[in-house]
Amino acid sequence: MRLTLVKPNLGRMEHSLYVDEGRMEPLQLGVLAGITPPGVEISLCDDRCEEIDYDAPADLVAITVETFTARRAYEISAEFRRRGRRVVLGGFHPTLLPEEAAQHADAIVTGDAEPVWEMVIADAQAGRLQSHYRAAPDARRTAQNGRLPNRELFRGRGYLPITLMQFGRGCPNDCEFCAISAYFARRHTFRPVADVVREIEAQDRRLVFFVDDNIVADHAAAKELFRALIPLRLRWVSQGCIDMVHDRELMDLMVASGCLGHVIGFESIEAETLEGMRKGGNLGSRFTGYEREIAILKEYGLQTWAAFTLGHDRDTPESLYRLLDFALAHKFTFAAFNVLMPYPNTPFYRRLQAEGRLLYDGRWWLHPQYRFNHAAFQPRGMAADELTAIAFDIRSRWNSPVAMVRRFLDPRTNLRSLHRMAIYWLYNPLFRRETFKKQGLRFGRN
Ligand code: B12
Repeated sequence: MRLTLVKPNLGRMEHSLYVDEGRMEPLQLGVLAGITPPGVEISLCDDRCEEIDYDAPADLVAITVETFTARRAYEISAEFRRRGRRVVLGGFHPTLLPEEAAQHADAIVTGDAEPVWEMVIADAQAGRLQSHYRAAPDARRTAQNGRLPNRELFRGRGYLPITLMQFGRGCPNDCEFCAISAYFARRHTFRPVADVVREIEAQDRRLVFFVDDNIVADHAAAKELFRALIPLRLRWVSQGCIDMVHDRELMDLMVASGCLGHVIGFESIEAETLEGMRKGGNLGSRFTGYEREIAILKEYGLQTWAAFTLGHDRDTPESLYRLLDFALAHKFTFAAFNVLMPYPNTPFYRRLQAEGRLLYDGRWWLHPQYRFNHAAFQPRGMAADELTAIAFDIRSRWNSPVAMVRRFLDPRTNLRSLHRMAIYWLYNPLFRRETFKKQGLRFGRN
């Protein structure tokens, strides 16, 4: 049997090549390949960097779909199906919106692949593919079923030189807008530490991105992982909730194990806004505008990627620019200023729908007029176009050459060592290019 795995691109850039230069390895497809039974011939097709050969022989085509790539994924699926190939869709978007995805495939998988993938393959081999495979959420199952991802598929494709790996999945927080909470129903699970160590040892790189949604969701489990990482002499980055800083033992182990920094969802600097989005973990016992937390992050020399969401009900143009000032003042190594997105099947989406505030017929991800980074709902404190324009202006200012040099000058983080300086100057120009290149990009290719 021949299986083709596909990673779709977001869409078409108006004035540049149809390639994503800063692309990372598609871990979910490596995991799928890793749990595929032996005897299946597997090929990878990454739409972000190569043309898809729709005529290549394939008995099953498996496409990973996020909300941002749904339109393109459906185009790809249609082309394959026109040639008689059978297509299975899985990932975040089909799980959040199974009825829609099912219209564009022979089969869909909702939830994680591990519990059902062998059945999908067996059914495809026997010519009796079912229309919907449901991976029942089960807190006891372990991601990857004890298997390693197939990283051979990634070789020679120009991915960034960083290994993506997962320890835990999901997050116990309940943020109103988050697709993770909707997908995992607030469950957090993690793999046996020995499996993670085995996976690290089975690959060559010493720089790892743990793609966990919140690597410190379970402090005891995280400490066990960090202890095991110390002898491996890695350098690693991940994502985590800011409340981590209050556990000193956790922080000590984290840094001793080679942590360089995290993506941290600051979201907002207004306590009422954080309460409104149910981001309790950020408020702590007494909210001081993150001053204490940031001081601790810097004390440990961590290079933080601060993530903010723009367009909450209490946000005004002035409050958004205060966010920019806050980020510049703290000289974060990286920052993302994302317009809040109503992801399907999240509480935020349902609330906007009930309030009649969704734009683009409520399906921005498929709408031909929708453009990447544009507001897809009517905010309370400004017009939708104004939010789009302010978010872009803030990103432009954050990424201006002068701001980049000023942000660099932090002795506790970016100037801490030559390696830290290299990280700063390697990735900031890349993110700057991405900011301008992807703004206004249209989804899909046709
Ligand atoms: C790493 C990561 C990135 C990396 C890129 C990774 C890459 N390879 O290119 C970076 C940082 C660049 C990134 C960027 C973005 N990302 Co991102 N990213 C992730 C993250 C943290 C991990 C992805 C991963 O590797 N997971 C590990 C794999 C093993 O898990 P998985 O993808 O869930 O796959 C499992 C199941 O879903 C299922 N499955 C998945 N695909 C398929 C396919 C088939 C056929 C089957 C059967 C099963 C199946 O089985 C898999 C094994 O269990 C996820 C969150 C998450 N928990 O996954 C967000 C996530 C996917 N990203 C998200 C978003 C929004 C973005 C951005 C749009 C952000 C932005 N505004 O710029 C960009 C756009 C990227 C782009 N396409 O250009 C959202 C998507 C939400 C949604 N509803 O679709 C997520 C879920 C995060 C979130 N908090 O909401 N991202």
